[in-house]
Parts: sequence; structure tokens; C-alpha cells
Amino acid sequence: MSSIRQHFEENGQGHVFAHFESLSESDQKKLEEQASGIDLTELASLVRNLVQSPGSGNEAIADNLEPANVIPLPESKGGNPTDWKEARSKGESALRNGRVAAFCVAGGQGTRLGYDGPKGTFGVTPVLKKSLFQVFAEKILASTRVFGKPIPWYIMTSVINHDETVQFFERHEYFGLPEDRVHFFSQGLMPAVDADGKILLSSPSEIALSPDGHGGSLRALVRSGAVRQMEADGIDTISYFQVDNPLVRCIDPAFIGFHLLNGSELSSKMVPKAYAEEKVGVFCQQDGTSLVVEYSDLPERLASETDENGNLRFNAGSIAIHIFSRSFVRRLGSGKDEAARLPFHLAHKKVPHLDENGTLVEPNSPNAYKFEMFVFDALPFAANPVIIETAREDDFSPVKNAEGVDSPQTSREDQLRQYARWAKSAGIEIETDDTGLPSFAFEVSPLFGDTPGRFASSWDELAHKPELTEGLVLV
Ligand code: UD2
Repeated sequence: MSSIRQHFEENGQGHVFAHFESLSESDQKKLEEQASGIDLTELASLVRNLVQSPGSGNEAIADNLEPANVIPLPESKGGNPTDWKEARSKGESALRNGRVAAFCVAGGQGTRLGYDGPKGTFGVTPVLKKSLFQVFAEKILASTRVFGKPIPWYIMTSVINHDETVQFFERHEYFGLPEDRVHFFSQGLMPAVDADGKILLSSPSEIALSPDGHGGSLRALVRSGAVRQMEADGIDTISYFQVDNPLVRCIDPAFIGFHLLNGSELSSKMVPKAYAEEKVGVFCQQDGTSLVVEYSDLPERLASETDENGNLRFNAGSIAIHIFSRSFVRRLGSGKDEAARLPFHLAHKKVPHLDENGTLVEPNSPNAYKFEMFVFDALPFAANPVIIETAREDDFSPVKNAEGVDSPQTSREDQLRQYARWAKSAGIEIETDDTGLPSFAFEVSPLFGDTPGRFASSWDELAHKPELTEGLVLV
């Protein structure tokens, strides 16, 4: 018996190889390879602490929770325009010196949207239906043109979507970005287990594995060699965003500047929560340490608590936009710092699996446990964390659900509102409703979206042709 099979046998997971003798040689090899990627000691401790111990409950998490300290926008109460100007200029100088990389996490399954394909390939813009990846690529390209230095873009995929993602970029010639500046790597995997902690098989030769959460990005950045590459390229600042949000400013000089001026290892953006139950994590302080409490963990009484002005007390919503220093990613991602490890969270899910007779079972209700790390759990380990406020309408309108809130429809309308604001700021009269939604659909390329001069002249050229008004596209 091979040493890996022996190891699984000794750790109560020998059933993983129950069908081994009937497999082809190449399938045997594949299964052994999958198995050797699993840390059984880590898994046993996760099963003991998360699956088999009753949870400590939300109230324990809520002990001593206080709202986080936030740098307000210049126009918000307490905001300081001079600080923002200084931050912007610091960030611009870092960009001119080529110190910044963009980083998008795109390894998730995107099940809620019900779209068959990597989420980044989903067509999201109002007229041209440009994909999320194209929108980000054009934003990054726009910044490289402004600051005169290439901005490398790292994209984390997973085994579920890696090949399709890379092929999509190849097919679209990297949307104008230099090919050697777009880097893909796959995130780590974790096995699904049943209530007894037994690893599930998805076929006789395959373990039921799934991505280890966006928190897995820190170790994947290190393992894949991305951090080493950044070091060689003189990059020390990483601008992190999720694949689902077409409004995100992939590169935001003021945000970068606040991060650098404060010597921060991890900085984050917040928006005031739209309503108490909004499904975003909340920035808090606990015994002097900053942290994000996920929406599902924040007790309802705290989520809905208001201050003397009737505003939500815990209102700093996390929209999953961060800046990491490269050295911090290395410290956490290498796993060498025992005291700074991201915890795993448990998800109870439906996972198709082989039963003891080798028959494939498609469960109707959750039957399995998956383990995921969350990237914002890095916050308590970061020196000098900074949280800045941002305007929701200019940074956050994710596409998560097929319908209703955070859907293609709401995101489309938020993009249209942004174009209308840009048009107005370029001096163009445009009819909008009370919510700022323009009366016709048009689209502005991120390549010059917020540069009013160019915007105005292109608009003049096109808008005087009435037949073009609906679906007007500034590209
Ligand atoms: C996330 C945050 C929530 C809020 C919200 C804003 C968590 C647990 N919650 O909610 O607090 O900030 O976003 O939009 O994150 N991903 C991977 N690999 C994985 C899992 C996810 O790359 O293994 C990526 C995924 O492709 C997507 C992002 O992470 O870009 C968010 O994942 P999600 O949809 O599971 O997070 P969500 O909407 O529950």
C-alpha cells in the first residue's frame, strides 16, 4: 500500500480509496495526488472544532463590540478635504512609480446568479453587455494610460473555472492589456466532509473538493509565485476587489494614498449600510482591534441598534474592497507566522457524493460541510489598518442574484446613473428621474468615463445624431 493510502487509513479516512483497485492507473494516480494535497491533521481539528462542537453563538462574538473608526469622505461630517487631497497625490505618485498591482478574486461558484460560466464573463453593461472582466480590464488600462506605468493584474481562479477564464481572455486578446501583465492562478481546495468528518467522494476516483474561500487568496498569492513576481517588479501595494462589482474603482489613488500615508498593512473601504439587514459584513472594533463581523454573525439587536440621531450604530458596511501591502500578504500567506492564521468558517451545503455502496447520491437537503476562509479575517493581524468611506454610487453595485437586490437589473441601473452623473459633470443636459436614472440607455467606456473634457467632446460628436440617442455608446 502506498504511503498516502496508509496515512489515510491511519487517520480514519481509508474509505477514500475504497474503489482504488478498480481504477485505471491514471485515475489511481489522480486520486493519490488529490489526497496528498489534503492536510489530515488540519482537517481533523476543523471537524472537531467546527462540525462536532456546538457553535459559540453570535452573542459571544458580540462581546465588547464597538463601531470601527472610519475616515469620512471630504463631504461627510468630520471629513477633511485637505487629507483627501494629500492622500490622492500620494497614491498618484505610487502609481507613477509603478508600485501598484490590481488583484481580483474570481474563484467562486456564482451559484446564486444561476449563470453557467465564470462570473467574470457575465455581460453586465447596459448597452454593449461588456463582461465584468472587460470592464475591469478597461479601468486598469485607463489607469495605466493616466499614470504612464503598466499595472499588472492578478486574477485568482479556481479549478472550477480556471481554464475557461484563461481562454476567455485569450479569445478577447486581453482586452487591450499586455498579455504578460495579466497573471492567473488557481486557489487552494478543501474537501467536503459528512457529519462524522468522513471525506466525501464525488466519483470513485475523485474527492469532493471545493475552493477554500477568498481568504485562500493570501496563501495562493504566495504559493503561485505571484508575490515573488511582484517583488521582482517593484510592486508593494495590492488593490483587491471581487469579480461581482462592475462599479468598483479597481485603482483608486486616494485609497492607495491613505494606505501608504498611514503605513497600513491592510486598508478597506466602507459604505454606510443601506438598511440594517443588508448582507454585508460590518467593520467593528473589539478590545482595540479592528475586525469585520460577517452579517450572519452580527446579532440582530446590534445590527439594528441606532444612535441618538437615528442612524445605525454599526453602519460601516464592508464592500470587499481592500488594499494589502505585499509584505503582509507574504507574512500571512506563507503560514510561517503561527499567531496570524486565518480561521476557517463552516458552510452546510448540498454535495453530491458516493454512498458506501458506490452509488451517486444527489441530496435534497444539506448533507455536507465545507470549509472556507474569509479574506477580511486578516484585518485583526494587520498593523495600522485604515478604513475609508466611499460613495456607494461610485464604487459598489454587485451582481449576485438573478433577480431583486444586487441583480443584473439593479447593477445596470446604477451604471446608468453613474454615466448620467458623468454627463452632467461634463456640462451635458440630460433628463433623469428622481433617482438619477436617465430616460434612455447609453454607455460610457471606462477608458474615459470620468474625464469630463473628453467625455463632453465625444458626446457632442455623437449626441447630435438623434437616431443614435438610444443606446448611445461612448467608447
Ligand atoms: C461578500 C462578503 C460580504 C460583503 C459582500 C460585498 C463574505 C463571506 N462576505 O459576500 O461581507 O463584503 O461580499 O459584495 O465574503 N470567491 C473566491 N473564492 C472562493 C469564494 C469566493 O474567489 O472560494 C470570490 C467570488 O468569486 C467573489 C467573492 O469572492 O468574487 C465574493 O464571494 P461571495 O459571493 O461568496 O460573497 P458574498 O456575496 O456572500
